[in-house]
Amino acid sequence: MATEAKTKHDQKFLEGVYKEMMLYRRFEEKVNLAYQKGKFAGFLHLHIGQEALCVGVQRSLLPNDYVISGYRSHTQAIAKGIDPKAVMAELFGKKVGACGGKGGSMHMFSKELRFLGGHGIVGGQCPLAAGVGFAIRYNKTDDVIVCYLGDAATNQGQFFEAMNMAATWELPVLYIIENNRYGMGTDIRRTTSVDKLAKRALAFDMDHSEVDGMDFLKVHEHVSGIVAKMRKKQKPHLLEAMTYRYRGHSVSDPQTYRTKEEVAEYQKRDPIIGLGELIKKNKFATDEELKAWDRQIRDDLQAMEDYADASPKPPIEDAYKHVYAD
Ligand SMILES: Cc1ncc(C[n+]2csc(CCOP(=O)(O)OP(=O)(O)O)c2C)c(N)n1
Ligand SMILES: [Mg+2]
Repeated sequence: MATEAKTKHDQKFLEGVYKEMMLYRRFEEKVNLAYQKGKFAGFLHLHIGQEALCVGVQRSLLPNDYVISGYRSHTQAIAKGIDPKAVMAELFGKKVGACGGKGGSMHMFSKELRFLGGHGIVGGQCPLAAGVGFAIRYNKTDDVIVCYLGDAATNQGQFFEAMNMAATWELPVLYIIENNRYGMGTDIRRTTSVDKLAKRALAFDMDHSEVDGMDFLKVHEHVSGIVAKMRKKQKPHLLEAMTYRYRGHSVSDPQTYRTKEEVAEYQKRDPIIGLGELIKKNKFATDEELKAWDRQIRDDLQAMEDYADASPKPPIEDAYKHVYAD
């Protein structure tokens, strides 16, 4: 993150953002370790490195707005208001989990909090977001829906169909491409004819832009502007956020498609370290205080893991419940 010397933001705001991003980083590290210890199985896609985007976007929204995403979405679910304890317990397959322990890593969901998943089909969330956009328009509210998708998801047919509908019907959908440069292990430049993915909006005469997804302040300012416009006049927007994932695609990825040097280069622009520097430069906190916040977060996460560990699995009678919506 590019650090400015002076900031217009106050101490409380930046402290909150820093702690939130640090919570997401430590959360993902914690569940990664738990997975390696065999505490739960299945897929696990970590969001480490992409925290600034999640926090910057969420802080540009109102509680009534909707968020829908792919499978790399533990932290986006927490940002939308799902208790991190419930997300942890869901990963552990426990009844107190966000989806009763039946969804696991890829399927966090909360109807009440308007976090609509957690989807494993690459790009599958795009037409669902258009559907929610249609409902918003039909019900004449000024809510918006944010639909996160990966760079590789922009090569999926559903993405184009959804973009066409959203543009034609002027639906308030903000499609955000988290361009972390790779699909599972394929560099996006090998599979894509355009240099900028946001340009794909041109085919639909749709508003589009790009933002540095490694910088919380830039994301927050840019997305707040887009959302304010969408509330005034309903229409979709395609935003390409340049970001990077530090870990493999999922936990079983040998990462032969990139070098350690490349990862290290991105880590030099780490959004959390960058914000910490800004906080220190503005004398909002000292190095010791930042470390103390981190220690508190680690303690809180340990308590969450203990809670998830100690909680029961769903009983066998629950097996046929929620197969179809109630
Ligand atoms: C329709 C479909 N095709 C293929 C897959 C297998 N798959 C899972 S993740 C993935 C890569 C997606 O990469 P990207 O959209 O860039 O998201 P990222 O993992 O980088 O967040 C693929 C091909 C799938 N889940 N669904
Ligand atoms: Mg990607």
